[in-house]
Amino acid sequence: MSTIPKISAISVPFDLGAGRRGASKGPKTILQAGLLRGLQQMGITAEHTGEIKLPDDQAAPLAAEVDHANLKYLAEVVQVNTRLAKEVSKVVQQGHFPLILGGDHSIAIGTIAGLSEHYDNLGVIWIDAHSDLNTAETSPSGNIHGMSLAVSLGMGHPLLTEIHNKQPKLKPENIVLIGSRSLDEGEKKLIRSLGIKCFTMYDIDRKGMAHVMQEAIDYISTKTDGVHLSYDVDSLDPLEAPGTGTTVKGGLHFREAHLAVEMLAEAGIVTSAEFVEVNPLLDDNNKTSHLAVGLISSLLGKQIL
Ligand code: 6HN
Ligand code: MN
Ligand code: MN
Ligand code: MN
Repeated sequence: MSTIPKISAISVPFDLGAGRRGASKGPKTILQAGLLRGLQQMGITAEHTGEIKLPDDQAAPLAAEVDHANLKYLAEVVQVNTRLAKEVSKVVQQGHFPLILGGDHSIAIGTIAGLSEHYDNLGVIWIDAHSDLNTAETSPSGNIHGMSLAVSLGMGHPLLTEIHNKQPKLKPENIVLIGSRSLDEGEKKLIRSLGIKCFTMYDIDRKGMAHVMQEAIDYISTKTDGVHLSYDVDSLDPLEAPGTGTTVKGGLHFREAHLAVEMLAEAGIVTSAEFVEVNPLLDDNNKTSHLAVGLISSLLGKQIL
């Protein structure tokens, strides 16, 4: 990134959008792995604005295990994302760079909602083993973290799509998926029918990450007025990132993952980012939290030499 504004890191210790618990502990372990210190050593000004979470008396889910028509913990997801959207919007208003630490990927709903208030043509680079393009109708699990990108496109329950007003938040032509390798049938149909740009693991193996990233950057940078990076750590191979809830083998290697964010830093196009699905309960010695710190540092300009 050419000129890095002040970074405002927002923790979202929330995991009810996922099928297993533990991603709520992600923000704390990412911070404990030395995120802010590392950024400061790079000469970046960074602050932690605090945590976005459910009120303490609701930490035990209100609607425990209640399934609202295949939308698990709908009320809680709506509540957290409504708060997150406001906070993200405030950070943008202040001219800072929003860096959201998840939490499961359902929090992209709030992040993108808050951002969309400030961008007419928000671009989103979605690095993930999954596309998170399910709706209640197509989801095999009812877990809302598998629906967040669809919600941002205006598809899904109105309580989700109407968070922070403006609807839809994103246009399909402003999205790039990278690292996809586990897509449900409904998601594949949607990607095809909406013409969403999708670089699967096949494309990455075939063309190489450098080529794929250059195509992605060229594709998105001309038509957007801001680019949000939504980085799900399950995009990496489970050998690199064991601490995450929905691992899929055949993922990004360590250097491929870093090269992607290094090229984004060089292109200077990213205006906000979130790192999600770090689950310390499933991790091996906080390997995945340290990985996230390394990826964030590279995205914000850390160079090898
Ligand atoms: N994530 N496609 C599966 C589902 O349940 O909808 C998995 C979703 C994973 C979501 O990793 O953010
Ligand atoms: Mn995801
Ligand atoms: Mn995923
Ligand atoms: Mn490979």
